[in-house]
Amino acid sequence: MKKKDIEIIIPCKDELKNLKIIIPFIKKLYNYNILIIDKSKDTIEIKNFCNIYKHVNYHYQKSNGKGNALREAANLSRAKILVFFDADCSHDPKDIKNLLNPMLKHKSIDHVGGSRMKGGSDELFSDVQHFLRLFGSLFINYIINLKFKTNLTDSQNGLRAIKRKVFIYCRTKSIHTSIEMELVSRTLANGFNYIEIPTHEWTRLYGKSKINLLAHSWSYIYQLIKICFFKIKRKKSKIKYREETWFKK
Ligand SMILES: Nc1nc2c(ncn2[C@@H]2O[C@H](COP(=O)(O)OP(=O)(O)OP(=O)(O)O)[C@@H](O)[C@H]2O)c(=O)[nH]1
Ligand SMILES: [Mg+2]
Repeated sequence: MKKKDIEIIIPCKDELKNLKIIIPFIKKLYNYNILIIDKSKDTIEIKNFCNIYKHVNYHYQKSNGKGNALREAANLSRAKILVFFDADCSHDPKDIKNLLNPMLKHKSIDHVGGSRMKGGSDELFSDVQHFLRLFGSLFINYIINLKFKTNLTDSQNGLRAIKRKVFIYCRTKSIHTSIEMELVSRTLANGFNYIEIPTHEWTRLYGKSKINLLAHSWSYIYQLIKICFFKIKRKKSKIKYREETWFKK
């Protein structure tokens, strides 16, 4: 696969200080294209910062919400694989290669999600809001696992890699951050192959979370009810992936 076949999509809402750390770091490790899909107040500063770098493209989001941002970015991109990477310094750029490796080795894998339950999280326990969200998140995982007969541990993480065609086929509708659980569920419902790998989540470095428990929890509940009624299609291809264990790497 050529370098241009992979694109790192970074949704960004008021994250200039964080981007100043993330972009140089990612550029040092990879030469994939990066697409910043931005909905910030300080757009000019962010655009000027992106322009310093080769292959870092800036796009101002026309719509609202993270879900819409990811869909706009996927429609703009011409890459075969999209890596979604939050702009708040909570993901480790080194995990990008861990997400991509299974997809590059096994053509049948369509979507790889990072799991904070397997890789650990400093953020999930950082305050009361996050602690409450952890319980909500565990409940959502439980329902998704019942529905699709899976053993998933995380359906909310923003860090994931997915074939662009699969992302578009899934026709997600979430406006905001319920996009992740919807994308995981639609991947499974449409018979695509989904796996999880451990990834660590750090606490955001600068700025504030864009999730407000009171304002956004209804959208998670609504999405979960919709997921319960998803029709499950037959698997499109058999998965041949075996997770690494302590005795077999
Ligand atoms: N383009 C765009 N990006 C957004 C929007 N809302 C959030 N984001 C970005 O999406 C990423 C995830 O948002 P966060 O606020 O960190 O949400 P989260 O990671 O689910 O929640 P925390 O655990 O509290 O950090 C960040 O990079 C945000 O800047 C939006 O409306 N448009
Ligand atoms: Mg975050």
